[in-house]
Order: sequence, then structure tokens, then C-alpha cells
Amino acid sequence: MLQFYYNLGPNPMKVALFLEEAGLEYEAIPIDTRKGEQFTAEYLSINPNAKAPSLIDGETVLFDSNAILLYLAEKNGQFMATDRGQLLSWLMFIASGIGPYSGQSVHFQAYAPETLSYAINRYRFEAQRHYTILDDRLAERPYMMGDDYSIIDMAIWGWARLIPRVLDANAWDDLRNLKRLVDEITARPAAERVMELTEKHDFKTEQDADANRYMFPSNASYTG
Ligand SMILES: N[C@@H](CCC(=O)N[C@@H](CS)C(=O)NCC(=O)O)C(=O)O
Repeated sequence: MLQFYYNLGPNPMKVALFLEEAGLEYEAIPIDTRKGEQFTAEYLSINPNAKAPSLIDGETVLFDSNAILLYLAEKNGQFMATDRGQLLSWLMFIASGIGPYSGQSVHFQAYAPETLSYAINRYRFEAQRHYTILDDRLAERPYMMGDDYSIIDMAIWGWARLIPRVLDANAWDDLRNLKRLVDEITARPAAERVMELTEKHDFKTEQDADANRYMFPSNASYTG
């Protein structure tokens, strides 16, 4: 059986979406990053980047959400696209653009120890720009790869569900096509089952000093 290491962040959630869509059997193993569980020697041997998600499939060990999506789609022959060039391009665009810029945008708005307007403006602007590229493409086709739902749509869903937090409360007004896709995916039975994962384990919710130390170790050397 697949072993799926996860927390409730956007990157694990998009992998959970694939697992549920494909009806694969898996063991969901919580990695509570606010408690520092990502730094055990055992977990680091699976994911040297000390983040979630990771996946073990027999002898195959995977980390990084988009790599896992591609691996699972290829292995199971599901949710792929015929245009491999476009599939890879959008997957890398999401991995290098949507994910990091969204993450930094939330970080500087919600977690930074001081308000840094320049950083907030830069990351929010770039995140908005990346989402607008997706929105423009979705104005012309139902799904990112055309007529069929694929791993690219799943990869987008991870972060795009959180757009009001990444950008601002009214952000959907300018991203109508993307909202249509996110709402459609969220209403799918597989996505509803993903949400059940949020009840399955008691993850720590307090962002206290220990959680900050585990999740933002760079702050330890920050003198302001
Ligand atoms: N590039 C990685 C990023 C993984 C990542 O940042 N995961 C977040 C959850 S969405 C995490 O584990 N955060 C905990 C931490 O930063 O300590 C991927 O796509 O899997």
C-alpha cells in the first residue's frame, strides 16, 4: 500500500486529491510540522527538504508534490495529457511560480515578525500575476490542458483554494475563470474526501514559539 506523509498544507492536499480521484489505497501518515516531526532522521531520509508531502510506493521514495503527481499519473495512466511538452511546462510553472510566490505572500502577510510592505507588495503582485496567467488560459478552455481534467488542475487547486488569503478578500472578482475551476474541483466527491483528512489526525494549530522555531528557522538569526 502507498504511504502518504502529509500535513494540511496546500501541497499535500493536491496529492491527496489525486489519490482520492484515482481511488488508490493509501496509508495517511501525519507529519506535524508545527511540532518539528519533519526533522526526525527517519523522515529526513524520505524527504531531505523536511517538508510535506512525501510518498513511498514499495521501493520508490518520492518528495515534492508535483513530482509525486507526475509519478502517480504516469504510473496509473490517469489524469495525464497528450501534449507532454505543455504538461511539463505548466507543472514546472506551478512548482516554481504559483507555489513559492503564494507561500511567500502568505508568509509576509501572516507570519513575518514585522510588517514589511515591500515584501508583501512584491509577493502579492507576483502571485496575482501568476494566477492571472492561469485565469487567461482558463477563459478559453474548461481545464488547463483542454477538455480533460488533469494533474495540472489538481496541482493548481492546492494553492488556488486559498487565493483570498494569498491575495485579498476580493481577489476572486478578477479571477473568474480560475474560480470556476476551483469551485468545480472542490465540489467533486474526491475533494470532499480530501477534506475528511483534516479530521483524521489532530494537527497542532497554535503558531507558538516552538512552531515558529520549527517552521521558520531563519528567524533564529534575524536581528531585525
Ligand atoms: N516544493 C515542496 C514544498 C512543500 C512545502 O512547502 N510543504 C509545506 C506544506 S504546504 C510544509 O511542509 N511546510 C512546513 C514547513 O515549512 O515547515 C512541494 O511542492 O512539495
